[in-house]
Amino acid sequence: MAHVKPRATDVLLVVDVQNCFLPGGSLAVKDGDAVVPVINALADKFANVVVTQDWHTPNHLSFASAHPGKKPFDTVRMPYGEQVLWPDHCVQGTPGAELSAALRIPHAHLVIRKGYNPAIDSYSAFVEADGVTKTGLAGYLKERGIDRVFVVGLATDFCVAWSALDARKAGLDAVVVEDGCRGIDLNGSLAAAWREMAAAGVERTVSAEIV
Ligand code: VGL
Ligand code: ZN
Repeated sequence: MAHVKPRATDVLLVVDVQNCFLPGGSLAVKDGDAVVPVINALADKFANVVVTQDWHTPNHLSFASAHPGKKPFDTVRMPYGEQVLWPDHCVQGTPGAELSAALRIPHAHLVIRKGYNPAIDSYSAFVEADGVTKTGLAGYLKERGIDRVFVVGLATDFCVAWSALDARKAGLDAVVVEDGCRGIDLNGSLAAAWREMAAAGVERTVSAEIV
């Protein structure tokens, strides 16, 4: 994507830049803190910014600790499909669930919390992992006349990718800003996510292209 100037009908979606995903956190994404200055600079260029917060109940079923005999990064079969089991992270109201104190986006309009249903994960900012339960974000964007979503945050291969893919399913254009994201990369998940996003028509750019 060549130089692009954000329009009034674009939104910057800042995904899960929370303490648990940053260095020292319980599910730290390698180099995760590198996204913060990129996102702060980018956010100044967008009139519309929406932030997401992974927001799990204690003993959430996506936690390995909720499945005796399982350890983090094992998988289990849930009614909605295969689920990776994670270390406990982003528990509602805890310091780990707070947004990074280094984020500077005072003009963000909306914080979408997700993953609060105790038995259903939600990587996507739009639809929970059951594929049907909606967060309301698509309706909000539609009511506000927004038709293109620029996605940044953590992690590229989970919440960023699922959000970008669901943006496409909701009929929105989607662009992932590569240097504003970092991935977890479990068994090739990062390359797979980029492949799936390309196949779904998600564009890929870097922050230097956004003016
Ligand atoms: C995420 C794993 C579990 C993410 C959230 O933000 O990408 N990954 N919960
Ligand atoms: Zn989570």
